[in-house]
Parts: sequence; structure tokens; C-alpha cells
Amino acid sequence: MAYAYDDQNIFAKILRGEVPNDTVLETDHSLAFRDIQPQAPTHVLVIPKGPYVCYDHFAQEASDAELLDYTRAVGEVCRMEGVAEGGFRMIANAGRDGVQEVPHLHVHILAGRNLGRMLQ
Ligand code: D5M
Repeated sequence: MAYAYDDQNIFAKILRGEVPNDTVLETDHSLAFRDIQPQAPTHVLVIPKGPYVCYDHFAQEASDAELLDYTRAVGEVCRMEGVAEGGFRMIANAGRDGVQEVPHLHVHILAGRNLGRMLQ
């Protein structure tokens, strides 16, 4: 599937500095910031800086450097937020059925409360 990236999405605006954000971590190829509508005491979004709609798009087209940086950034945020001991959940919604609201790849990191069972 070919993905078309909409550079007017809110995360593209954050990356261009047009919209403020509460940054947790910035690396060469990734940015992590707090979700504006937190669903848990810790709710951080990690995005690649490149124009990727979803994980499939990213996995197909990102360079090895971007893939490595992003993978490490997600782990680094988990460490920085101290979520490993209590546990955490990572979610990446994609497309229509995944009910992805912002069409720029983002992993949600949620922690700080019992998140309940997601799959029955
Ligand atoms: O989740 C998209 C997420 O993006 C949702 O949890 C709200 C969050 N959001 C939207 N706008 C902002 C800004 N400006 N800053 C921080 N967080 C934001 P999805 O997986 O696409 O449904």
C-alpha cells in the first residue's frame, strides 16, 4: 500500500515548531512529548521526525538510522519516565479501523495506573 502524508497534521506542525508541545525527549530522528489529553498519569507520545503515516509506512521507508533511533527513543522514554517497575502499555493506532486520529506515526506510552485488560 502507498501512503500519502498530510503535512498539515498537528504533529507535523509540532515538528515545524508551529504548535507548542511538552517535550520529554528529542533525538536526531525522534521526538517524545506529553499527550494533550492524557489517559493515564504518564501518557507520552513518541514520533519519528520523518513524514510517516503509520508503523507500516515507517518500516517500509525509514532508513536504518531512523529505525534504530526511534526504537531506542521509545525505550529511553520508558526509562526516563520510570515505568518499567509498575508496568506500562504501548499502543500505535493505525488507519480507519485502528481509529488513528493524527496521521503521523506515534506510539502512546501509558503508565501510572492499572490500565485494565485491553484484549479479552
Ligand atoms: O491519538 C492521537 C493523540 O494525539 C490523542 O491522544 C491526543 C493527542 N494530541 C492531539 N493533539 C495534540 C497536541 N497538540 N499535543 C499533544 N498531544 C496531542 P490517535 O492514536 O491518533 O488516536
